This record gives sequence, C-alpha cells and structure tokens, in this order.
Amino acid sequence: MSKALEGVRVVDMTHVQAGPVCTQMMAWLGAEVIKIELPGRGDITRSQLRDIPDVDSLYFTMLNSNKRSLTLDIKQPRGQEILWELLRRSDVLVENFGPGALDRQGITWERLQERAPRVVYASIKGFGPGDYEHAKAYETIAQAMGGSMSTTGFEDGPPTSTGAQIGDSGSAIHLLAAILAALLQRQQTGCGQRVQVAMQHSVLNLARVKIRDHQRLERGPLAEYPNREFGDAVPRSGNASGGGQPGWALRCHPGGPNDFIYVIIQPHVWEPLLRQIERTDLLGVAAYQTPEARLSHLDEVFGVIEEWTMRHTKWQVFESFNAIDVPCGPVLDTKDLVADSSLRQSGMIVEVEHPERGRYLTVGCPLRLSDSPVEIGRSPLLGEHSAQVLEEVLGLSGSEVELMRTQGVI
Ligand code: CAO
Repeated sequence: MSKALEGVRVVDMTHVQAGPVCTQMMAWLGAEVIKIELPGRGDITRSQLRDIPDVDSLYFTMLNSNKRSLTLDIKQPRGQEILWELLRRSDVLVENFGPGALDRQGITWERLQERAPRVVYASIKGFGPGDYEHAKAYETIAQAMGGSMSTTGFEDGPPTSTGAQIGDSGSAIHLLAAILAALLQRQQTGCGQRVQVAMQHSVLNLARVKIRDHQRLERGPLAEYPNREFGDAVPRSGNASGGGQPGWALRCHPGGPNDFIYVIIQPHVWEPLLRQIERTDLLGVAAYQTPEARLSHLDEVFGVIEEWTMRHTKWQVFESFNAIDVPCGPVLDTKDLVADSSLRQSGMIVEVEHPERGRYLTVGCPLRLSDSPVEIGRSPLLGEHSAQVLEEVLGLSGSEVELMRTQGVI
C-alpha cells in the first residue's frame, strides 16, 4: 500500500529531540528521510544516556527510526557541494541547530531560494524574532519561558516541569503541521517557503488555557481552582482539571506512589456517582446538589469520593466508574504502560530489532491513516547509508565515495 508522503525527500539536519521527532513522523508517513550527521560522531544523542557501552542509546534509537544516515562534513567544501546537490533533489530541509549555525556555513534561505526554490526550509529554534532570538534552548527552558512551569505543580511548591516533552516533541508536532501545510501550498505556487517554529511559542500554544485564566483573573478569583488566595498571575493549581468540569487525582488502594485515579465530575453523573460510592445520604443535600454549590468546597466533595476510592484499587475504580459513565483514568506508571495490552495491540508500544542492541521497545506512531499504514522500523547506524544515498540519489561512483571517505568528508 502507498504512503501519504511517498515521493517526498527530506534532508534531515536535526539533532537531539525536537527536530528528530518531526522527521521521524515524516518517515513514518512515508517520506524518504536522509539524516545528515557529523562524520565520526553523529547526532550527539547517539552517545548520551547510554545503557549499553558503545551501542546507540535509546535516546537516539527511539527518535530516529525509519531514516537513512549519511555522514557528511558540511564544513568541508566537498561536503557543502554534496549537501547542495542533495537539496536540489529534495523537497524539505529540516534543522534545529542553534541560531545562525547553518547561516554561518552559507546555507541561507536566500541561497536556497536561488538554488533549490521548491525546497521547504523548516527550522525549530528556542525563540521567535525579538529579544531572545539568539539564545539556545532545551526542553525545560521552553517550559519555563512558555508558561508551563509557572502554572505546573502545587501552590506551596516550586515551579515544576512536566514529564511530557512539550517543548521538544510538542514543537516537533507543530513543525510537522507547518511543513505539511507548506507542501500543500507548494502544489499551487510551485515554490517552497520558510517554515519556523519556536519552542517557546509551541509551549505557549499548549498552555493557552492559562492565558485564558489570566484574563479571567482580572475579573475576580478563579472559583474552580483549589487555591484560596490569588495574586496578579495564574497560580499553580495542583491537579485541578483546567477545564469547565472539576477533576482531581484521588488516592486508591493499596496506597502506592501511583495508586491514584483521576476523576472528573460531570453534572449529570453526580447522582449515579453518589449511588455507586454508597453515599445516597448526600442526595438532595443543598451543598452537594448543583455544580455551583459544589464549586466552593471541591476539596470536601472529592474527599467524599476518595473515602470510597481508597478502599479499592485504581483498576476496580476505573471499571466501577466507567460502568456509570464517569470520566476517569488510573495513573499509569511506566511499568504499567510498557505492559499494557491495549497499547501493544494498537501498536503504540512496539518491539524493534536493532543489529547492535538487539530488541528494544519504542513508542509507536499516534497518527492513524487508513490508507497510509505505519511500520515502525529501526534507527540507522552512523553513516550506514552513506554510500547508498550518494550512489542512488546523486549517482556518484563507488570510487568517488571511497575518496570522500578517506578525505573525511563522509
Ligand atoms: N558537519 C559539520 N558541522 C556540523 C554538522 C555537520 N554535518 N552538523 C552540525 N554541525 C555543526 C554546526 O555547523 C554547528 O557548528 P558551529 O557551532 O561552529 O556553528 C554545530 O555543529 C552545532 O551547533 P549547535 O549550536 O546547534 O549545537 P550545541 O550543541 O551547542 O547546542 C542546542 C545544542 C540544542 C542548544 C542548539 O542546537 C539549539 O538551541 N537548537 C535550537 C533549539 C532546539 O532545537 N532545542 C531542542 C534540542 S532538544 O532538547
């Protein structure tokens, strides 16, 4: 079966997490992704957080599957020539180096428009135009500067980062959407375009509801927040749902660190919920009857439910509450997740075979297209496809490739 991005060739000059996640998704959707890496070293993550000596780390293997690896020193003249030849035969260039890194090598948007005008040139940087544009950024810096850290955690604790990589992987998904839109527009214009995503912007987009609440705060306290006092910025609100229906993480039996279930109280499930937890004595009690009445003492309301959840496991509660249509979800730890049979069945936790590492687990593709099935492959070894790409795509001879190898160009 064909793939959605079949025929799209991507020159992938990404590294670490933000860029590679984007191009990995493109590869999963069928694009031909050629990852260009520094000869001898490659993407720095190949050797970061290694669990097996001298073998590509899981950091690398889980972010670079289904790609081909070409080592190429773009700071050598021959390396640059090869890069331009590749770009002229490609559709997309993706990079996430520090600000100005490719410009310093003469690979600029202006030159790209002259030499390869159909190429979509996509970048992730920490920041957009303005005071911070020359600064480098990592995940947690973007969380700090995009509104996530100041609003995550508990009121009496410090600003907290989230486990989900919203700065890196979040930016990657934003970039993917922008690249696909640019490729669609190219069908009309015939031209590529400059596509840029800033990590700070992506996090702010994902923290949009906190700017909603900032403006509401100007008109009075945020009644659905667990906080009692408010200053002039949105506070950390612990495990409050952040939406129009209240929610909280409730303790379950036997009381381990992740024996919790997150429960949301929709107005129409309140009465069935009281029956399920055997608290019919509260039916008709004014302080518990309407959403408005419950809002002023949500901690007590959730406390009533928690008295019951603490006597049951999170899975028992999940089953019991789902039976009466109460939205809820047990807190799953990483051990739960890798063992989860539904995640295995749906291909979200997959095993891949790697020539040096053996079998390893990776997280599959959350995008499902009925006419473009995703097959999760392995990541390439450093320079594994150098000769193949140079011969196949650029038509170079074996001896030319060998010469470049001895000169350290590839
Ligand atoms: N051949 C020759 N040189 C190469 C090369 C190749 N194939 N690939 C990369 N390089 C060089 C670049 O030209 C650059 O050289 P200069 O420093 O001489 O210009 C260098 O390698 C990479 O520079 P960098 O600034 O990108 O790398 P860094 O490790 O100092 O910074 C990071 C890393 C992530 C902070 C920075 O790249 C960045 O801010 N990127 C944008 C934001 C981003 O994506 N961050 C998320 C990373 S995931 O957490």
